[in-house]
Amino acid sequence: MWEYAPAPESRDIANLKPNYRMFSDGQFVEGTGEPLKTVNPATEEVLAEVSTASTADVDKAVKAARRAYDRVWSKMPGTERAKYIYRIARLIQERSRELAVLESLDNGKPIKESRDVDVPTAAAHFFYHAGWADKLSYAGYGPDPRPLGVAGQVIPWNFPLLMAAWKIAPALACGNTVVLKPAETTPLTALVLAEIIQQADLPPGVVNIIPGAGDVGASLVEHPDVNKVAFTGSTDVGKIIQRELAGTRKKLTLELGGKAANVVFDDAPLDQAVEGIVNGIFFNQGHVCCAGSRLLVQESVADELLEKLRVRVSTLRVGDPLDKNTDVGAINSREQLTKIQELVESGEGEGASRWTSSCPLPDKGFFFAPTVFSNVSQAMRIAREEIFGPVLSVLTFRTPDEAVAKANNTPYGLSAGVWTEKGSRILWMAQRMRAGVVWSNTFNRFDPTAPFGGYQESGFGREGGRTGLEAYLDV
Ligand code: TXE
Repeated sequence: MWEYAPAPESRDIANLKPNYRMFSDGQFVEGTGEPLKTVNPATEEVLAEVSTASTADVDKAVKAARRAYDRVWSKMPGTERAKYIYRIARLIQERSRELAVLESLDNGKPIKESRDVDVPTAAAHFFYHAGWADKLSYAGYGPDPRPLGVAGQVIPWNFPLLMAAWKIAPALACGNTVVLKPAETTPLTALVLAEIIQQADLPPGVVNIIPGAGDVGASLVEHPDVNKVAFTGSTDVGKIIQRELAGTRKKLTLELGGKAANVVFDDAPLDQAVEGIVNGIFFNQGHVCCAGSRLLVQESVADELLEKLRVRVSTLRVGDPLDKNTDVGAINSREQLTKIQELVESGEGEGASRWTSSCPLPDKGFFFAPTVFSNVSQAMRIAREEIFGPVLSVLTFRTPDEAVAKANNTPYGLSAGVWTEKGSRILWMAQRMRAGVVWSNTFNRFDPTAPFGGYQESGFGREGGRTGLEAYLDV
């Protein structure tokens, strides 16, 4: 039975407070911006009030980061920096239950995902990068690669803690200091990460976390004393930032949207492929930049695969993010739900065949049932635009060349998948598909040792792995 309010024990585990302050210069302080209310998307209840940064607060945080950079962090030996970063990783592990529950409350994602993916992968990013802090001379960027200075980082709402880890861990390992702005709908776990950073005794100003809306992000990236900007979010905002920064000497990396093709050949193990397709598009409600949102299936197995897929998708449970059995949680905001509904209507209007799972949906909260469109043509909006929701568009192909042409018929280029028993075909496809990541016989696998990032409208620069260090070093 669905409950409108989360069980009280869950709130206790999440250690939820009524008010959250911003973290600047080693202290939790009241921001002088208009406070924001963060909402539980599964219940539409206000979870907490969060203070936000004004332009003056952004300036204070950047100055604190600059002082910490000049006086302490850039001068500290890598072996010492590593100790702090390891401490952050271990504290994330210690507080993992609290972080997982809070992430599901604030974002709407199923607890099994925040518990098994978001939180452990965030810890893994700190562990991995702690290992680099004293080995940068061996990273292949010359004997003495230097940090850039103050990093201004802006992150989205789909993986709030994990994106903070992706941004902060490499910056610190390379000797930079950080001012990070979380997304307005999901600021809470980043502020718990700030508590962890305080608990880990990082010198004041090394990491600053300042909530706020897009205007705060804009003042941060435009601040003249910021040396490096890292942004993950929409392609539109990525372009605005790129224009703003033109003519400055700030180093920029952008991780933007995607419209990944998940290509299934007729020799693929179909049951395994179905699991990969489901994970590719319904993981995190499809709020994933690398989601496998276009299924390209070889015509000879299309009917069989679609039937298997519908049967499997019918078993997905949509509902309370805190229920361990939930497969698909809540859509993060009403705005995002409206965007999904609008694109789904466009698919119907343009003549694609819609199939939506008949699973029961809670009557409160932002929910959308898993949906699969067949008879999709490449010109339709649902085949071209990022929906960022639990909606799959299915197209077919006959030959490998046609598969490549259709996979690459997108302005994006973040990720792709290929399902086949033939190793030679995997390599042939991977060499031809224009995507930063190509998974084979799996999908949505993330590992801190592997660089992640896109081409074209999906942005530039890589995060993770040795290559990811380059974004935070003068090499
Ligand atoms: O993104 P925004 P939104 C895509 C996805 C989604 C759409 C809109 O398709 O439906 O974008 O999402 C901050 N200067 N992705 O509106 O606005 C903002 O406060 C600096 C894909 O949430 O780009 C937030 O912290 N910062 C994506 C962050 O940018 C600005 C993840 C992202 O918000 C700013 C999210 C400005 N001018 C959405 N304006 C991915 N790559 O995974 C806003 N922000």
